Amino acid sequence: MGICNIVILTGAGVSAESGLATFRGPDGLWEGHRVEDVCTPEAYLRDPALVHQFYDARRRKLGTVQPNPAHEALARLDIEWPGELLLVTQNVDDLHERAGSKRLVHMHGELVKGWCLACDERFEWAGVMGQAARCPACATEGQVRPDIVWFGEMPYEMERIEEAVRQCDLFVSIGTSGAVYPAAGFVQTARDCGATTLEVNLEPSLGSYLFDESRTGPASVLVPQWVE
Ligand code: BV8
Repeated sequence: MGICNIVILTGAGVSAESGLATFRGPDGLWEGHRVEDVCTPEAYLRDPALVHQFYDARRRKLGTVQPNPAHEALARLDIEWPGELLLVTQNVDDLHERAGSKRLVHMHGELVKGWCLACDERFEWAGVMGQAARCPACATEGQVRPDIVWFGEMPYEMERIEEAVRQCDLFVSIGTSGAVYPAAGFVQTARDCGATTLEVNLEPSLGSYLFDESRTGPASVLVPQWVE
């Protein structure tokens, strides 16, 4: 049986060459911030202005960058691949969509989405949010948070993702350090279910030993080569 079902997991490394900072590199996004000060529900309750500042800066940056050849190759694969294909991204940027990927899940949420804690509505939010932001649905002020999955919060669409990982014949991990769970555990599940596993990363990740094959180099070069 040929390889017909593919799951692809991407992390910050796939967007690095578009100009978006990764998390754990020397110029990492966390630079100047401790993760627990900007990326947890407690941080938001303790200092919502700081958390909004962190995400507003990233949302502004997003408006100035473009998808790179890695995003574009993955979008071509999505359009052309006749079998099952699911692109699971840990990234909260919209570069996969802008490149044309359709069969896509943002397991850690999206920078361009807001979530109102007063009425539970989720909505598109492109510009600066800020702490006093007013919900477009219920008009409540100061109860809008980024629609982002923080540490200690349940990632989105986990059942759909785990089903796809169990069913896939090929699991490909691109541009992630393998530092964050549950995403870092998907490769083990794929292996347990008999999939072939490939890692594409600038350097071997924490979980490299779990992959049948590991290719090191920039995603904008290696991903188009793999897709072709
Ligand atoms: C949950 C929000 C439970 C969005 C993020 C102890 C052990 C195990 C687990 C835990 C533990 N203690 C706590 C946990 C759980 C915790 C966790 O995993 N902690 C870690 C730190 C140990 N996980 C959670 O809390 C998750 N939730 O477990 O919920 C639960 C259960 C039931 C009910 C309720 C709850 C939630 C995790 C999500 C957290 N949110 N971000 C944002 O702000 O952006 S995580 C953050 O890290 C980003 O989302 C990012 O995507 C993610 C992973 O980072 P990477 O994408 O891998 O980026 P990184 O910089 O690390 O690496 C980049 C890689 O690219 C590098 O390897 C580099 O070499 C490479 N690269 C660079 N340039 C290139 C390149 N590759 C190719 N080409 C290039 N040019």
